[in-house]
Amino acid sequence: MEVKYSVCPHDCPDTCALKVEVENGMIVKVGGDSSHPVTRGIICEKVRAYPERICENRILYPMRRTGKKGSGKFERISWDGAIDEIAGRWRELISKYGSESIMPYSYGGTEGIINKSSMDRRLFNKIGATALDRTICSAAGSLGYQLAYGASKGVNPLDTANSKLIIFWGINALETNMHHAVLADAARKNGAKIIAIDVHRNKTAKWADDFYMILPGSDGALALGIAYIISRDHLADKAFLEKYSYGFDEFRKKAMEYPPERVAGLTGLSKERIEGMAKLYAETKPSFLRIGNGLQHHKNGGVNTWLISLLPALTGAWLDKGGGALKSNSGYFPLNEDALKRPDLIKNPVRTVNMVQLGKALCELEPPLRSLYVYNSNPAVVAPNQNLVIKGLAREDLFTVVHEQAMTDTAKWADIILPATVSFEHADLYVSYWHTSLQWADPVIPRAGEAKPNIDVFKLIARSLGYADECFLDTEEDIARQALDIPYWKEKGITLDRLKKERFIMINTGDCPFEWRKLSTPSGQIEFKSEKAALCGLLNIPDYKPIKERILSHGNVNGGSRPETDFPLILVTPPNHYFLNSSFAGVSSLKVKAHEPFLEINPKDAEDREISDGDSVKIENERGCVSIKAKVLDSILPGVVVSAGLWWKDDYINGSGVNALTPDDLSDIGGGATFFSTSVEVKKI
Ligand SMILES: Nc1nc2c(c(=O)[nH]1)N[C@H]1C(S)=C(S)[C@@H](COP(=O)(O)OP(=O)(O)OC[C@H]3O[C@@H](n4cnc5c(=O)[nH]c(N)nc54)[C@H](O)[C@@H]3O)O[C@H]1N2
Ligand SMILES: Nc1nc2c(c(=O)[nH]1)N[C@H]1C(S)=C(S)[C@@H](COP(=O)(O)OP(=O)(O)OC[C@H]3O[C@@H](n4cnc5c(=O)[nH]c(N)nc54)[C@H](O)[C@@H]3O)O[C@H]1N2
Ligand code: SF4
Ligand SMILES: [Mo]
Repeated sequence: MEVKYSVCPHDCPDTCALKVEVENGMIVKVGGDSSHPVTRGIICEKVRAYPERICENRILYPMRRTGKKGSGKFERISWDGAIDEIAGRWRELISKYGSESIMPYSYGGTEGIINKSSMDRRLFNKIGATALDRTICSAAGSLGYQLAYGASKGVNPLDTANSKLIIFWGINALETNMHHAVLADAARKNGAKIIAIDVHRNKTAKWADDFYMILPGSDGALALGIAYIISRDHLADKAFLEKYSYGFDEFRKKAMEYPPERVAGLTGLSKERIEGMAKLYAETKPSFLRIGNGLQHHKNGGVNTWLISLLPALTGAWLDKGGGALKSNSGYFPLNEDALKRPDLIKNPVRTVNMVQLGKALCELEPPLRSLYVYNSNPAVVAPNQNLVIKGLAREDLFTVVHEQAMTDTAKWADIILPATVSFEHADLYVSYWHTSLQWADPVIPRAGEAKPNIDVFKLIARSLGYADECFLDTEEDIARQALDIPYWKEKGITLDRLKKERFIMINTGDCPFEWRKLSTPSGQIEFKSEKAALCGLLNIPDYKPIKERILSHGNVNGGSRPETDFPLILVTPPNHYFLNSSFAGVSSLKVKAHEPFLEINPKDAEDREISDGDSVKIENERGCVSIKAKVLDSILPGVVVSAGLWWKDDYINGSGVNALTPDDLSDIGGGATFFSTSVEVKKI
């Protein structure tokens, strides 16, 4: 048995350093690297199931479709045959319809920089393919935070140790960012208090010391309400505001429109609870605000994130060690993007498709897309408006290539399937969007079957298309060196050679994430008022805008009667503890643990619909219908229903996943996804 080291490639903030036990070229155990200061030897149960994931459902050879589209019938072909066919079809499409008839589709299958966004971008830039705007995860919230601070930088999570108040806002950290929960638990032993703000009582809410259950999309109102109380009671840090912020006086006027009585009606919280939270937040130091992705998967997700992000500026929390906010720390990892992606290879301007609207792009775009190349993503499950996505994938005239590790719902719609390596079978460079270590991983086992890493496939296609640019010959190490070839890394003395020796290097983030007065906002200060926001389509002073005029079917906090709408409930479909988006949802042992998909419904809403615990129900709206078991629970407010995703389609009673219901509308800013602003009705079957 050999012990080797690797890095978790999944789209998860924790980016764990892994210890892998290998016997006869097979992984027998995956655990955490105890020498990594954040991983500390602990990993989630998903990744502990990797020995199973590597084998189960695995695609081992290139294949060509033999049956009807979507029939799942394929025959084995050679790599040469597959590459020739792809290049041949693309050459034909380019000459007949132009290069924009081809489009890539990818997201977070691997977070390794090399296999996520390097050779792929070079190839599609060189082709002149339709570009993809990769917005599905965090576009609205990232932009919202950046309106305030200019960059995606926040508190170093290790500083949680010093915090006395830790607020998990719209993040289910216990399940989606488990090492932050570990760090918070340690702080709690030192007297810190943990608060969760969410739309349902999830695991994080149960573990927290206090839980605020609010209505979906109402976070902006709550933030304004907190700002109102802090201003009214003179609890703001005036010196900090004067020195480091821009536009506060105008913002303050806006906040004064949100007294607790009004905010209670908007959020579903009582006046007293809002008062209590505001005072606790203003008076406890250091206070750490962990801002999640859940709250920004709404129509108003951008402005709500902007509003929440401003709270630590109000109290001056940024000046305390362990105080401030963290939305994403990707700003600590600038890379030489031009070298990685080679935008200079684009000869003529190309059109861009927002990945959230894949269904529309496949079914409605003019001139039409004629070939789709999918890698690092499973759009048949993860993209909203699923039925439209499937309609597009079912087009007989669409030439679809899917490069995958597993036989996913998307792979079934392919014309050509290519086998992909898992991260343990290839090398890559890893950054994190939460902690601050740069990592490198070499392969630890041989490749399964004929699997190839993404970059090798893009190089083969480039060669077959006759592209002679030298960048199509680069190896993983070449690309990693290019990525780090900027002054930022040189000044820190961080090179690939050093990284390969040390495996991970923690970046020193100093005492504070910002160089005050030199923020990359237009004013150089923290922006309570933003001219850039106005350019994005918002008002220049952030204000709350509800996702729906009335959410409550029974008006429990507002009074009033049921609204006149066919789809009165809001459906929230957060990720699953046992899966990573749709990855791992094909792993048998994890599926057994996750049991089955179900819908959480409040007793009042259930009673109105004569639904009892355990009944089969259908969730419906204008886009689709999902049949599922109901659990009647008081873990949500009336008017809200929750179903954790992202099971593969066949695991639902009617073969239709939760994204059959979600809208492909875009968020207020950033073109982000609005998965959780879904209006539905629920009926007993
Ligand atoms: N186990 C596991 N871990 C994961 C993932 C996974 O699939 N499984 N996915 C990874 C990825 S890609 C991401 S982006 C992150 C996502 O992880 P998080 O940042 O935790 O985001 P979500 O889990 O989408 O949503 C978090 C919580 O927000 C709540 N929520 C929904 N709407 C609102 C609202 O309007 N206001 C508030 N306050 N809360 C709301 C949801 O109920 C949910 O409990 O997790 C990563 N980690
Ligand atoms: N309803 C609802 N929908 C959601 C969400 C939600 O909370 N609710 N969350 C959204 C969010 S935040 C995100 S980030 C997206 C995530 O959406 P995706 O990025 O599509 O994530 P996964 O479902 O993990 O699918 C990744 C796929 O890439 C494959 N893969 C992994 N590594 C490699 C590789 O090296 N090469 C190749 N070729 N393939 C590889 C995996 O096998 C897997 O099938 O889903 C979104 N969809
Ligand atoms: S999925 Fe997240 S918690 Fe699990 S091993 Fe990977 S990085 Fe760590
Ligand atoms: Mo995500």
